[in-house]
Amino acid sequence: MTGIPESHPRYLSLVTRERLVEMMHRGIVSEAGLIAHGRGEAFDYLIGERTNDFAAEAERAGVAALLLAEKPVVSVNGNAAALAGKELIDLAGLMGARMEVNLFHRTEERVDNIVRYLESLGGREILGPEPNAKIPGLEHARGLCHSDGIYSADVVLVPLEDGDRAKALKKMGKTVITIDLNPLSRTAKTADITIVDNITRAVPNMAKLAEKMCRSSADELRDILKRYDNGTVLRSALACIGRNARISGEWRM
Ligand code: PTJ
Repeated sequence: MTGIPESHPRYLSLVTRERLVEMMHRGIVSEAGLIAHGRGEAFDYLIGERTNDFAAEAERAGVAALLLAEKPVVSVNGNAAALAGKELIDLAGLMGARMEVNLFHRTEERVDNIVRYLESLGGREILGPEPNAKIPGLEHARGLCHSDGIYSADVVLVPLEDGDRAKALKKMGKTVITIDLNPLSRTAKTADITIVDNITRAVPNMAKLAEKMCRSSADELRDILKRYDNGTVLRSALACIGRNARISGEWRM
């Protein structure tokens, strides 16, 4: 850390950046992960750096889908591990979900580093190394996965995902939940449930919700999903960005 004072108005954002840079040097985040983070930051500004109602609604629906799942799986990449590793472990534990390290820029060394990092935070039986299945339609290492994990899951939480893979998972008949600050991304538009929120806020929110909602009946959870409409959520996110951009446009020097 480069000694950012806590009084700095952008303290949290600057510390998060430093964390990602450090995690890149530790072989957890990919170099491209830093670029992805910058894009996320820009969208986070535009949604006001807070959990808006449309995100809270999607988080609730995401928890309902995961609790109803027969075989829920949480997919973890470099950025997700660095930004919300412990919180994802807690969430997976509450859901009885398996975790799988599944990378876009896959190297076996980085998969091992992430698994070891998650284990150091308390994660257990994390899948990732020695994949034995392939997501149909995806070329090269991007499609590698585990028969006990993503391949056979019915519901997958895939934060900060690539659009192609989200599409391929949908084609396999899975319910796809994503966390993506960009409501215009292909992943955001492909997923069944799109949480337009920062992963650092979304995952702790979902864990809190899960603690309460695990006492709900299956019918109550199904009802949440019946009333959920991802198109409306994405339109609300875009409207929020539009409003915030207009307010900024009216600002005078
Ligand atoms: O570790 P790997 O190899 O699996 O690579 C991970 C990245 C994220 C680099 C890879 O999946 C990638 O290139 O993703 P994209 O296509 O850049 O998409 C990432 C999406 O996540 C973008 O739409 C960003 O706006 C969004 N995003 C970035 N940071 C955050 C975020 N969404 C939520 N919270 C964030 N902190």
